[in-house]
Amino acid sequence: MPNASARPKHSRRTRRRRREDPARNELVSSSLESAQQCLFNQDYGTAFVHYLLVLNLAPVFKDFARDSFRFTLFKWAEELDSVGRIQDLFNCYEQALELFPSDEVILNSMGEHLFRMGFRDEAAGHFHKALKLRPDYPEARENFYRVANWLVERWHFLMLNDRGRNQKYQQAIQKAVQSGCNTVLDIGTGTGILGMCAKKAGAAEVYACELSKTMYELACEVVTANGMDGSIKILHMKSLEMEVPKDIPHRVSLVVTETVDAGLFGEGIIESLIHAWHHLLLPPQRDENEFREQSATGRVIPAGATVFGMAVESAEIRRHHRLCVSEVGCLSMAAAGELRSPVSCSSEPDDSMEPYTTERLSRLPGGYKPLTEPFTALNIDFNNVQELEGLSSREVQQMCLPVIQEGELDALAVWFQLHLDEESSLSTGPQEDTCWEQAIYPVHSAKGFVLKPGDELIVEISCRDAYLRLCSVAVRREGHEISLDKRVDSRYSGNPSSNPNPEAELCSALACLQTGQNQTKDFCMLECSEMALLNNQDYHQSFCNAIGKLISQLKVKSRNQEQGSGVQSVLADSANSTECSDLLYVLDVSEGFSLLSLIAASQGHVKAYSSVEKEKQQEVLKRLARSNNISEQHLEFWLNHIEDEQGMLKRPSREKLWSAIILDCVETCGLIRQKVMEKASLARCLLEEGGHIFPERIVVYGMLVESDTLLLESAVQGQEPTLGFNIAPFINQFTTCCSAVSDWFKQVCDQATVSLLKRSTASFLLCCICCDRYPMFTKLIQ
Ligand code: 44T
Repeated sequence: MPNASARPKHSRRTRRRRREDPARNELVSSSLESAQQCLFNQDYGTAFVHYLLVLNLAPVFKDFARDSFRFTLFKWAEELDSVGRIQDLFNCYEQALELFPSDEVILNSMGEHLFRMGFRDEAAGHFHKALKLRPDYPEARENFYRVANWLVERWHFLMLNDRGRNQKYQQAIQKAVQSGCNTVLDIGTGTGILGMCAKKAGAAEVYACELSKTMYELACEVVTANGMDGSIKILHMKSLEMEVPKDIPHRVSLVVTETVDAGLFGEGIIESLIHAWHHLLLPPQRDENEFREQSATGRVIPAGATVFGMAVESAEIRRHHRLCVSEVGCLSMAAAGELRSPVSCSSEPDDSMEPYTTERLSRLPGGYKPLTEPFTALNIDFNNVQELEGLSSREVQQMCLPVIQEGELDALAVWFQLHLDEESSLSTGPQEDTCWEQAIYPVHSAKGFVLKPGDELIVEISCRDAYLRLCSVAVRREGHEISLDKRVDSRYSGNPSSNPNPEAELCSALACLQTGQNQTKDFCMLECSEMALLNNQDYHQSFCNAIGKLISQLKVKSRNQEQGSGVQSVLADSANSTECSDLLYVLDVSEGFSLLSLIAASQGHVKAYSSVEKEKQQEVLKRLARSNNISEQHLEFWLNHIEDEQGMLKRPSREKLWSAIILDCVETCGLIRQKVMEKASLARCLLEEGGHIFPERIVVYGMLVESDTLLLESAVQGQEPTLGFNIAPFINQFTTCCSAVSDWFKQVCDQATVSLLKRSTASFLLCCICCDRYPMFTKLIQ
């Protein structure tokens, strides 16, 4: 509490004098008027400056002007953002927060900007502050959970919950320390667990580094809580930036690390170890028989790894990475050209591409079929710096793999065995019950190629940009070699089975000729979720039926009206008649790639507006329009016409209202896009009589489920300390899913339901989160 008597005695008088200062009052009121006028004229920058002046001179107006000030700030920030004036943008927010330091809406909005700019930690801080100020503020809550998810990735929980892995690492570290490795560096310490193992095993000096700020802070907390803060030095840096003696006083005898991802090299272990051997580690033991009593040697845990691969069929993988259907809704897709997911290592490396994705094969919906036996793709010794350095210049290795079962070649799955030392290893294989997923290298080029027993699959293995790359290049069948990579034409044997749909290929080649595009070199990239949606025939067919029905209803209606008013319809019945008066207008505001506008346009007498933004994707739509006999004039790209989001739902022309608006408000993962939902009421006003919004309504189902897997991903489980260390309470602050859902429950449901959940000792989770306060949900679980 501020001490009232400590205030300067004249403060009252000063305040009164201030208020009575006529010049100041004049300035305040004229500035306020200017602010309002500028706001009305959408001159947000000037309005913002006027508001700043008014509120600094006359804080009494804060309550009165708060909403307009916020609105001005957000609009001005949007403008600054769009022209890249980022520093100015943050300055404005800082000025705003000086005036309104505990305004949760401003804090949350600044957090959103910070997040978009990549300042995740700072963004998290803002969301957290906003949430503290108003715990029931849904936007800040949602933002915070999203960021928390970013800050501490869920695999940290999985790894800490994997007892087998923890114990093996602990034993290997203990053995190494006891055999003389006295100085230890833990690279990528995460929660600090491996460093603490080394200390507990008796290492004299332990250092640890961690590049993520959140994880570094967490490690410091954990190490302190375990009474080791004086004995483990934790550095917030990437190991590659570490130097002796600046960061650690001398080279160490042991590096421990688990900076490996499902594809082994994705966290940069090769680069880190090369650097460590050159700068941070004592020289290695050269020869097993060499006696080195005097000079200590260095080593690494894990000592090395063996990488395995296997070709698989999986419809689930397929539908996320390539087009599997020849018709979508009522459209033929023959002329679509090549559509692929951004997961590919057969093409030239590109920033927007990832060579692999990850899946737990054993849990794939629909399962998977192994098409080859597992094969050894690579062996690597982490204690041999020459081998590490030679990896990227290793020649491309070609392997010939006998096919053991008939099936579509969808992907190469990869896993590895991590040799901690000579005796102990960890496997990330699909058969193991571990926390690990497998790396999936989808096969794009072999569209629907069916492998048969007796075939041999030729795979090329290489190491580029420190990533392991696996590529299925050809199939050997009955003495012929069938190329799977369309660009390697010289190898193409002409075997018809390599081209399952020659007609479609021809169509698409023709369509490409028309657009002057070389389709074999050029492809259009779709996100995995967009690809999966495109492959969903039911979804498109239902839309096709629904829009067809609506259009015939509207046509009947307009015919009746015309007859009623005695006007003769003189319109040509062809789909090519362009600006005819009975043309129906359909707007698709789906995010990302969507064919719905084209499906609408294919009904005839429809002018459809698509929201597809990317140029290549627009080209695909135009190509499909042409090949499906849809006049180009009947497909427009909405976002090419409007500059700001405000105009988003504006009608196509003054006289005309929309016949249908497609609001794509459910994400493919099942979440509801709240912002799109909010547009629904606005959209409704812009519909012609009898017009429709698609989808018409959404029914949300919920179910309580028990799932150990979800629990293992969301928090460190159990009361027992992890390897004897106190870690769970610290990392569990970042538990997202469970607490988010149960908090949400507390808001939505009545007390009875909440207490039921609390009492249940079994794991509980909700598999479907929907928009706030959905009444049906409450009913369902009661
Ligand atoms: N996830 C595997 C990958 N780091 C594990 O910041 C397995 C994925 C996975 N710090 C499901 C299951 C699993 N210098 O905190 C991270 C990272 C840090 C470094 C300093 C460096 N050179 C690096 C490199 C990485 O190390 C920590 C661990 S990386 C482990 C990755 C459970 N999905």
